[in-house]
Amino acid sequence: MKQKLILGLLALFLMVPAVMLGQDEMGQPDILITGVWARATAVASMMPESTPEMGMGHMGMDSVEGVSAAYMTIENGGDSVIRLVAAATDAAGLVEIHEVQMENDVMKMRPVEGGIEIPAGGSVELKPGGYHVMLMELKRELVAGEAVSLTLTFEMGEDGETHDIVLGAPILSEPPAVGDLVIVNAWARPTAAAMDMSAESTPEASMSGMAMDSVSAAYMYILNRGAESDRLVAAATDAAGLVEIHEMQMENDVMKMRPVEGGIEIPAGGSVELKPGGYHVMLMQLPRDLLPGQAIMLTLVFESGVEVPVAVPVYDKMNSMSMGH
Ligand SMILES: [Cu+2]
Repeated sequence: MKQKLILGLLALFLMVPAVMLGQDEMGQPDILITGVWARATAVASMMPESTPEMGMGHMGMDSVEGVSAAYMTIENGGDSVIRLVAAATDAAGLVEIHEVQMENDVMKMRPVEGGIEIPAGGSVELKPGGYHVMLMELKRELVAGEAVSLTLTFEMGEDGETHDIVLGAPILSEPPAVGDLVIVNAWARPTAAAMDMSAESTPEASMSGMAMDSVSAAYMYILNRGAESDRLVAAATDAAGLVEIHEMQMENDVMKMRPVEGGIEIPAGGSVELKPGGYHVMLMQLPRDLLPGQAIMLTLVFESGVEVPVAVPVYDKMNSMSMGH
């Protein structure tokens, strides 16, 4: 009984953004960023010659401490050129878009003038020895197995309008394997305590404050680039004591959420969006608040047995979207 009441109130809390987001019902995002990772500093410092970036700090050759790099593939499915012009993360004091080039037989890296251009319908790979997002003045060790939140700023089209994309980067010592099941645009809602709900707190919010403090939800697109359909049947993370795959449904004019029976089918060649008001990965019994700027590692488990780790940035997507337009 109490459980039902709490789930009902949580459904209210999770529903609001569905209206505010006003996002497309169908269609994949135009910009797909896959294979994201940031290099672990602990491992990097043990293998200084493993990548050009690590061997050539701007601060000189004697130290690679406080430096890392992030890599990814950026696909531009839109019909106009985009440019990656800037990046930021809470984990680094200085972030630059770099390229590595040979100059008089010496590999050097430098900021990319005008940003990295990704043509309409094209893709660009950021990888060791080439383009990369340089993370300098690190504020903490980048520990393998954890994740960082990255904000990429793109210039779009002719007028150079900018658009931010927030993504999670898993911290690894080598590139991640990218399989048929690809996760993009993941995000997790900051916990209630981290959001400003004090001023205009609804009765529902204050009533259920205790419960909402320890719940969140993760959303994303899941693309299936394989020839076989699969099903998302479970998920796990160290950031929550209990994780369930949920859906929202109207029941006697009341929005309710409940575990999805049999999981969510991801059709071959298709995609499914988990979003506020619909499917979501419910994160319950959180041992810590989820704060904007953080990122968590989430493992998605599919019926086929495939497990896909995904780095999920924590941010208030509804708010950042309304500010951006
Ligand atoms: Cu839920």
